[in-house]
Amino acid sequence: MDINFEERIADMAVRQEELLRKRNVPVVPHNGLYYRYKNPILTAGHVPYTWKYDLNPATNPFLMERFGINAVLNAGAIKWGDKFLLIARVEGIDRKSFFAIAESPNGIDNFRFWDYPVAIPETDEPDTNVYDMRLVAHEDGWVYGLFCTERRDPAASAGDQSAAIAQCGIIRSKDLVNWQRLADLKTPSPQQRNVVLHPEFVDNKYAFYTRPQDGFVEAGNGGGIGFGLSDSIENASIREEIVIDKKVYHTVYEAKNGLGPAPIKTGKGWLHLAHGVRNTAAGLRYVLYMFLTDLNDVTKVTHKPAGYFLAPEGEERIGDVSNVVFCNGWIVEPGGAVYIYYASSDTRMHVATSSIAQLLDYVMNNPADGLRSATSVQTIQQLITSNYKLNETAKLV
Ligand code: M1P
Repeated sequence: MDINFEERIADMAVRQEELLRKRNVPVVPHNGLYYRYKNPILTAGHVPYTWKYDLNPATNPFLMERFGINAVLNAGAIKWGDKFLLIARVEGIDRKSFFAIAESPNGIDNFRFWDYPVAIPETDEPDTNVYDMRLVAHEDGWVYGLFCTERRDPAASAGDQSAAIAQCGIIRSKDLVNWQRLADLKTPSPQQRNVVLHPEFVDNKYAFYTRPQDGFVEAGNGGGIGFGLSDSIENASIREEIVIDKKVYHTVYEAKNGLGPAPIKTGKGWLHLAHGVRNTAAGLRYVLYMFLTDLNDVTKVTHKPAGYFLAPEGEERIGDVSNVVFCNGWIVEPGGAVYIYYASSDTRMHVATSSIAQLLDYVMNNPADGLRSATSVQTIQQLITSNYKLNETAKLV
């Protein structure tokens, strides 16, 4: 037995506690729209050491890590009582992801995983990999978790061990401890990721945002943020999928896009946060963007500022899949504060804070994409001219 066995356990406990208790602080100056925070809020280091180590000297004399964790990313979010809860995608070194809930008293630091990861029930067709859960408190009284379930493509040849089919799995709960698995969502599309349940009924039906896609990675002729209705949630099935926010040439969402968390209802419309993807010589670049839809017609985009809302910055740019930010969880407080939970480079989780007032000002008043260089110059010219006028008026006073 290693003579330092007990000391090493004590040391692990102390280091982990230090990490978990680390105070987070906003980064200044900010852009008037949101605050970023200095520290990531969840990392592989936040996963309890009891999940990784067998602490029994008889069965693990070297105190060797028995189960490695690679990353913590793409978390769904919900306010539960007075706690901020994230249902994170935890990825083991075996490349399999699973879900685990972490809670914080303030939403910006002190996130702590519950004792056990979430063991979700399966359907008759076992999932190979599950990830990216969106949590939604639906008006029917259940909390739903919609996630991607991935299985090997049964049509793939023996030599092709990477072809996969992605579909939307659905679980629901009333206490976030006991989960019921429902049938996977059926849609006309061969592949689905980034499916989100709208929190209210639409025409007395369950409403889903989808992301129709031809291939596992490429959107192909599919793509765009889709929308469809289903009579049932127990056997959810969308017959008609319409695209409400499509891919557009020479934008930050020209290769593909997908909705993030469920939209937030505001007095001016439904606020949406989504990710947009474009290709570069260095590979795909994922950024976040926003838009607003009509309160009475949730398929109608009423406002959409140009470009990205948040893009990877500094250390966020580097990780397992670099140059990526991805968001599938946010929490709005009764006073209007908004906590945006995003992952960077498929490796770690961060928080940004804003407010409904700021986000609405942004989506409604920031200029839309003119889709050409010349229109960008016109927008800047207008800003400069009105700033000069303001300066002259100020001089006169
Ligand atoms: O690697 C970036 C993201 O890629 C996928 O997103 P999308 O389906 O939009 O391409 C997902 O695998 C996501 O988990 C991942 O963060």
